Amino acid sequence: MDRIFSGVQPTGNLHIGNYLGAIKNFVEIQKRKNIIKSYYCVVDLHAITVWQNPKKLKNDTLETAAAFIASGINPTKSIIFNQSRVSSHAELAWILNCICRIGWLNRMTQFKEKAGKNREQVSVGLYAYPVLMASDILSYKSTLVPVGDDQKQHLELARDIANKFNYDYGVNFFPEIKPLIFGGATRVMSLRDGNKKMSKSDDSEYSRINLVDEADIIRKKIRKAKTDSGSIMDLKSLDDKGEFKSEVICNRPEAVNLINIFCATENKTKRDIIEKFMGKNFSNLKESLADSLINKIAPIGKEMKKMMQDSSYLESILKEGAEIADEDSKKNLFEIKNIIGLN
Ligand code: AQP
Repeated sequence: MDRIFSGVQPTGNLHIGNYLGAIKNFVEIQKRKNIIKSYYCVVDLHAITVWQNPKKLKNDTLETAAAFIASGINPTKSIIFNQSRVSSHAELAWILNCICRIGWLNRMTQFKEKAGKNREQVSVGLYAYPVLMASDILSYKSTLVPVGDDQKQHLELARDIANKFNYDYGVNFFPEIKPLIFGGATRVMSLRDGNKKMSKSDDSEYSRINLVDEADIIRKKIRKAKTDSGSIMDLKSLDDKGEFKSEVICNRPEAVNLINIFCATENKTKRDIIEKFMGKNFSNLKESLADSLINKIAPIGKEMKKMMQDSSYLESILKEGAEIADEDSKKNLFEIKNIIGLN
């Protein structure tokens, strides 16, 4: 039996990377039978590791909850809440800060990418972010964590922290954490640069398809998406498992990205898409991909906008979710404090 936890930052511009890499999978998992509880968290404490406009943060928190529900997460089956309302996350993070080693954090590639040359100027929160993420997961003794591929390293760290806690205190308290990274697009790349992850904070609107984009914008962005001068590749570009060969990913990243997005949106294999489009030029694929996204993504955005018109419903979901999460996490925190000798 598993407990599921995952989070999304309310930093605006939710895009198809967040959806295809994570949120769509949250919805899929709902169908599984061996789940005790699922927690889907709007991780606002993570968001403030870089400065956020307070009014916008509040709005983006509601919008992220709206994205969960509009995508198909059922709030009567899963617990939807925002992190800052449940104080155990921050409290356990402190305890885990005392378990985690500085050397482990120094290896985190996301920190290196986000801090860049500004390493001395970014917040301590940005550096300690993966420890808070470990706390989010371990607050509920979660076993399965559905995320996009970019979070793999943070999950390995969470597992190391849990193991060290168990070892240091001679207990078997925290269960093993397993990442759930699946679907046709576990790392959606920018539409402007196939070597860069699609990201909320990219300055170029044309780098991503936002969940709230209208049909005409989706089509325009897909039409403008960067491609290469070749035609659509043939089946020789796939390996025995039906995945793109590494040299194809390396040489034709934008083409690979568009096909991956198509596969994930339509729940099709790479073989299916390639068989249909091989040898054709990109405009054929782009028109069909735009149709597919308009069909599958635009209704989610429409529903999100509708929900945002009356925020009282979203507020009530977050409040009720936080009450359950607070109770569940406090029970675990009490036991953790007993183990450490803090009670
Ligand atoms: N491009 C992506 N492809 C697949 N999955 C992705 N995720 C994010 N980007 C992609 C997954 O979405 C979930 C929520 O991500 P997040 O909002 O918590 O943080 P992030 O990874 O930092 O997202 P962004 O869009 O890249 O934001 P910025 O620009 O602020 O850094 C996670 O499961 C993540 O893996």
